[in-house]
Amino acid sequence: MSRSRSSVVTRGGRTIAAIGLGGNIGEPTVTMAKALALLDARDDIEVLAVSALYRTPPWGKTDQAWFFNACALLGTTLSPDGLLEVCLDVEAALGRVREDRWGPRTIDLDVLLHGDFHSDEATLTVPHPRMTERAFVMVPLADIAPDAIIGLQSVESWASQAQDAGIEQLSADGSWWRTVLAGARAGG
Ligand code: A4P
Ligand code: MG
Repeated sequence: MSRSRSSVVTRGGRTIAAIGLGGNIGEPTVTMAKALALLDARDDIEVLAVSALYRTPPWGKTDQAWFFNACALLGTTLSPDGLLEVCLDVEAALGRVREDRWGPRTIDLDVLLHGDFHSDEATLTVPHPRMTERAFVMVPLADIAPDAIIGLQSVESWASQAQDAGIEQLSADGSWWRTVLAGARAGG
């Protein structure tokens, strides 16, 4: 097991972290938008940028509905463990029940990057394991952090190598979640 100690990728005293959002049960885009709103409402987290919204074929366990996926950059004063705990709390608040690994879910929030922090502990592996092979992570992440380095390559480079067959971009930009939230509020 190993952990690096410091996070130097910061803005205004906050560490820049990247999260992945996904879901394929219920109304995933509403749930993802609500997750972003819950994170942004906290004093210790600011949503800095959100990718476009994507519809993606299921990876890993393929006999399930297609997913909706996006990524976001956060400015945070939380530690990596603190951010994971908040993500798990937000998943629970939005009704996630943990069943099959890689199976259907209302919402999945993964901590992809947290400054230059590295950890290979099972409870928190950062950068997130397998992210570089997954088009449903790298394609949205390339919208908002194309120059971030993971391993020896940029996110943009990983994204161009990922098997992205079937991935559909559903929004022109990252403003979709505010539109979805406004629609959900208007609809009660
Ligand atoms: N954990 C360790 N590191 C992290 C991290 N960096 N971020 C631990 C978040 N969690 C991390 O996660 C199990 C435990 O992993 C957590 O309690 C935490 O301590 P989980 O979310 O309950 O389990 P999971 O998501 O079912 O498993 P896993 O391995 O995290 O699955 P993935 O990798 O999240 O994949 N296909 C498409 N198209 N789109 C998707 O979004 N998602 C999955 C899930 C499969 N196929 C998909 C998609
Ligand atoms: Mg997960």
